[in-house]
Formats: sequence, C-alpha cells, structure tokens
Amino acid sequence: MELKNVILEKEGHLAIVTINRPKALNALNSETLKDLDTVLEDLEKDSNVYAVILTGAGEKSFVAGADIAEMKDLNEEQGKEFGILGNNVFRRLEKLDKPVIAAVSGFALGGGCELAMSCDIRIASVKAKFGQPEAGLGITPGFGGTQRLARIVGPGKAKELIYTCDIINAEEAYRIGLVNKIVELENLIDEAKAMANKIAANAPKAVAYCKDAIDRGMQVDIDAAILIEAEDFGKCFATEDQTEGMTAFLERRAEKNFQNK
Ligand code: DAK
Repeated sequence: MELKNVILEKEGHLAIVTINRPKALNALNSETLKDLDTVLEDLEKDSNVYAVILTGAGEKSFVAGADIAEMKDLNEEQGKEFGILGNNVFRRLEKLDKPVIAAVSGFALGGGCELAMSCDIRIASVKAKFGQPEAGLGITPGFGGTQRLARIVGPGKAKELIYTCDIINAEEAYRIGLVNKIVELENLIDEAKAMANKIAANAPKAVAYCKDAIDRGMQVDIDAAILIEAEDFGKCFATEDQTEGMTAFLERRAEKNFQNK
C-alpha cells in the first residue's frame, strides 16, 4: 500500500490512522483523500481490526479543512469531482463496519470538523477547536457538514455555527454534544486507545450491528428503526461470538474469547 499523506498503524486489534500533512495543518487535498480511501479499503478487509482511531499529525491541528489552495482555482467540473471524491470517502468512513474514534488535538475546521463528524465518537484535547468556516469562503459545508452537524447538535445550533462561522473551543463542543470527552493534549492518543480497547474487548460483530442499527435507524421513522434493530439483533444469533458471550456469562467466566466470527 503506497500512501503519501496518511499513516496506517496497527496495534493488536486497533488501527491508528494519521492524516500527515502537518505543514498545511493536515488540510485535505485530493491526494490525502485518495490515501484515506486506500486505507479504508484495507480496514474493510481486515477482520483483525476491531476499532479504529483517526487523528492528525502534530499537536496543532486535526484537519484544518479541505485544501483551500487546491480548491481555489477549480472549475465547475473539477469542483464536482473533488466533492464526489470527498463525499465518497467520508461516507465510506461513516459506513465502515468498525467503530471509529476521532482523536482531535487542535483545529477541526470545515472538512476537518466534517471528517470528525463522520466518525462514531469524538475525543477532543483541551486545545481543540471546531467550526464550519465555509460561508466565509463563499461556499456551503460540502462534506456533509450541513447534514451531520444538524443531526449531532440539532438544527438550531448547527445553523448558528454554520451561519456565523464561529469557531468553538473543546468545552463548548462538549457542552453542545459535538464531542464525547475532553482530555489533556498529552493524553489524547492514550485515552483514545483506552476507549478503543474497551470497545475491542466486546464482540466485534455485535458492535458492528449496533453501529448499523443506530446509523440506519436514525434515518428512518421509529417503526422502521425498530425493524432494523430486530434484524441486526437476529443476525447476532448467527455469530459464534454470541454463543461465546452467553456461555461465558453462564459459566461465570470473566475471560471471553471473541473471534469476530
Ligand atoms: N487549506 C490549505 N492550507 C491550509 C489550510 C487549508 N484549509 N489551513 C491551513 N493551511 C496552511 C496555511 O496556508 C499555512 O501554510 P504556509 O503559509 O505555511 O505554506 C499553514 O497551513 C499554517 O497555517 P497558518 O499560518 O494559517 O496557521 P495559523 O496558526 O496562523 O492559523 C488556522 C491556523 C487554522 C486558524 C488557519 O490556518 C485557517 O484559518 N485555516 C483555514 C481554515 C478553514 O477555513 N478551513 C475550512 C476550509 S474550507 C466541497 C466539500 C467540502 C469542502 C469543499 C468543497 N465540495 C463538495 C466540492 C470543504 C471546505 C473546507 O473545508
């Protein structure tokens, strides 16, 4: 796998994906989006990875948005191409059958905030900053920001942030439910790993079905959502890990031997 701007590391059942363009505050150019796509293809196939951490290189920035220098001179056709590439990668990330934790050190602006919102969980350092500055650049948030921010924090707060282009700190992001947890900068990756390992200790297929049920269920009415939940619940009974989990309970065994099967 040849990657230019993304680093993929694997440790036990975890994968750590680092956007690595610190000179441009990890801004997403098309090369980086293509790298991310390649990494996602690998993660989709790797049944040994149970949880993923997505972060940015350096302490200053998670991702400072889509690459403005690359976007500036795009024509209509190229703009559309860039948008499709980005949206496909973000959606692929969101639909990955493994939980993804965004570990946000510093700036998560524009496409960076949108990238973090395509993850399941966000952990922010005390230095993190979030915002959708697109309206000030003459565009709308185009990598799902209008949709995902409104779903996470509600339409009123999403509209305020998107219309004003305000940049908020970690505390405010936590207060409005945009991030799950705030930690000291130096503990960011360890805290993300601790949470990822806690998740990875549970049955991976059950976690994947939980993700599917929550994500698909949020898009439909409650009756249809309950049917999705029932479907995913049923699928668990075709897994070896369901037998293992329940057998361990009945045998009063703390150690569980989940196999992602
Ligand atoms: N793009 C390209 N380069 C960037 C960048 C970005 N988004 N953000 C920072 N950089 C570069 C700077 O140009 C600078 O490069 P050099 O001048 O050193 O070569 C370097 O990173 C360091 O940045 P600063 O010198 O500006 O650092 P400061 O500490 O002074 O400021 C900052 C940090 C994060 C406040 C500032 O860099 C900043 O405001 N950056 C831009 C943040 C922003 O507006 N982000 C939103 C980008 S718009 C689409 C879908 C989605 C999108 C677009 C299209 N379609 C569907 C087609 C998404 C759009 C966005 O994300």
